[in-house]
Amino acid sequence: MSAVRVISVNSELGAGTRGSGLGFDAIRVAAWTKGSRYFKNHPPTIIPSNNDEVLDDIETAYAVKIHYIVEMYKRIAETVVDTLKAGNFPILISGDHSNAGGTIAGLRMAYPEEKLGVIWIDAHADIHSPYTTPSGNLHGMPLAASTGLDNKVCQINQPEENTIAAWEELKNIGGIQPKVGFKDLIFIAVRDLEKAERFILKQNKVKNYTVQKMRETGTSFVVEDALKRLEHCDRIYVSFDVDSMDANISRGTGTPVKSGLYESEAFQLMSAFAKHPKVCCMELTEINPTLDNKKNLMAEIALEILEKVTLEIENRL
Ligand SMILES: [Mn+2]
Repeated sequence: MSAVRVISVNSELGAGTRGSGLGFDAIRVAAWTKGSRYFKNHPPTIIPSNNDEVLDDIETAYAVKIHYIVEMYKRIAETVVDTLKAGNFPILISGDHSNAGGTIAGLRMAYPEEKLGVIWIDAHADIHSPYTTPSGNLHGMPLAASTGLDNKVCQINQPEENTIAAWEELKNIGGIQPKVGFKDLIFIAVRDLEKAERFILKQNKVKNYTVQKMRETGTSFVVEDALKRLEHCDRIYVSFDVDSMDANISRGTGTPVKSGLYESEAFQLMSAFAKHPKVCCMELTEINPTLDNKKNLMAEIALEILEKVTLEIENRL
């Protein structure tokens, strides 16, 4: 590894609310305001999005815009592969969290023989499939796509044939399926789960460190314990959805949930993970400045996380 490469993916087609496609630019504005030279020193790679297709009328009610999101997954995966092959450390700033499925695809395509661990810091488990989703939004599905999960036991929807075909394609990007096993997956701060998701987590004994439990044990215990549970993995990807943080901090995200992480806890977790030699990719996502009730605060916090993790990563490269 030689350098951090920042990758901007402003696709927001997986979200139900508009505006997370502006997350990356909001972080850039935060950097200019603060006088930070971060983006001067880390000129971003920009992956083109299909956001103009937001008004397209292909009917896939249980996987909204999935045809365009399949394209996004391929673009993201390809860029992640190129970045890793060039010996760089990808940090993705993505619009909505569906994009993370493309990141995971790229990581598996780059290292097909290796086991990938995933640390998912989020208010939500994002493990719905078109068969179980209450909203139809793909940002609730990246981990189902990555674990190759339909969860038909909990089926509430009858997806159309074209939806199912696109969903199969999404799960199989890179020809590797599943990309992540349940033993390779760790959740932190998940607290807003639907029945179908609860079922999957329980059935597969997936670890979730609740915010409350973490405050009893401390963040460093959570970091050590999580990394220990992923000891069998060759590499680790950390995905940070800003809605993992408490809704009082800022409303600048599509689906805010109360009782989340404090900023300081988010900084501690992300910095500590960034230090670990197996961590090979990070993502920050769901920053939506159009919803922020505290000017540009969510993006300012995201910038601070970005700066902190970059420093830790560059210290060990
Ligand atoms: Mn998420």
